[in-house]
Amino acid sequence: MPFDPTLLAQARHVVVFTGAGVSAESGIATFRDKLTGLWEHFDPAQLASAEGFRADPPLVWGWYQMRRAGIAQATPNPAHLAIAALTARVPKLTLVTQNVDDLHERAGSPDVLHLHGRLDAFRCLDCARPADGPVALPEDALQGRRIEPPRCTRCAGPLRPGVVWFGEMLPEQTLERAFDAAQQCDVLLSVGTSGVVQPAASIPRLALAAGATVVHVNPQPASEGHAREFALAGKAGEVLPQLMRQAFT
Ligand code: BV8
Ligand code: ZN
Repeated sequence: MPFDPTLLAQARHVVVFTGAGVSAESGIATFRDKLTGLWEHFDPAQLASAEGFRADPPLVWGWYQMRRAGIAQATPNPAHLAIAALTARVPKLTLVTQNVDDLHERAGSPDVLHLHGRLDAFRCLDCARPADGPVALPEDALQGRRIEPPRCTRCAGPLRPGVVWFGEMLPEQTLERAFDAAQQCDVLLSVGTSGVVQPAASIPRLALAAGATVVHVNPQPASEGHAREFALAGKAGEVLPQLMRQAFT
């Protein structure tokens, strides 16, 4: 049975849970996409870890600077814009993202819960002191090369991106708010995620167990076939605007 869009229009509280797929149509590579260049022989889980960074700071810092340059050049796509528009159409919307880019914010979404931190925040690897000011982005960062990370002005440790690496705890408050929202919402839209990385990936299941309707938006949607679980197969930048039209016009 297909998902009934009026369920979205009648929802009191909607959670939108996004992964790398929501930024794919903005040209941002997802974690499923093969790494290229200097990083082609690496698994993201190795690079996105404290061990990976300590093993070769310029390699990992260069990877994040390249991603940062890509994000700076990208613009929000119709999926980000549809999610921002949905905020004004329902009484309460909680946006939870696994992404470290700022495309939801740039699309106009307020109060984005970043479970895995943000790429545009930097702190010292050793003493955790936040960077004193803006961190330079070298002109040629997008080409992809090793770049020496800047040093902490207090202890001379290397700066690191403010993202949650594999093996690191998620920000407690943010995770708590996301779990609460999942357990209180009527509808949860799971957009562009492969549902692999824990504990974030447990959020749709939490919502289902608490009685919500869950809709997966993904070209290859994975659904456990629960009675209140639906799949809208396709690209988020096409499916979400269509869902908005069906639900609100
Ligand atoms: C922790 C920030 C505990 C960094 C990221 C064994 C079993 C179970 C768990 C584990 C295990 N071993 C280790 C763990 C824990 C580990 C984990 O889950 N590992 C996985 C690999 C098994 N988790 C952790 O380490 C977490 N911390 O558990 O700490 C702890 C306990 C005690 C004490 C200390 C610690 C931390 C995890 C956070 C890692 N950081 N990101 C960075 O960005 O560089 S995760 C990163 O990968 C992303 O943030 C994201 O979450 C994940 C990728 O997932 P997706 O977003 O889903 O993206 P993906 O590419 O996978 O999929 C894209 C999807 O989009 C696809 O489905 C595709 O079909 C779809 N798509 C494509 N195009 C479109 C589209 N959809 C719509 N429209 C389109 N156009
Ligand atoms: Zn320091």
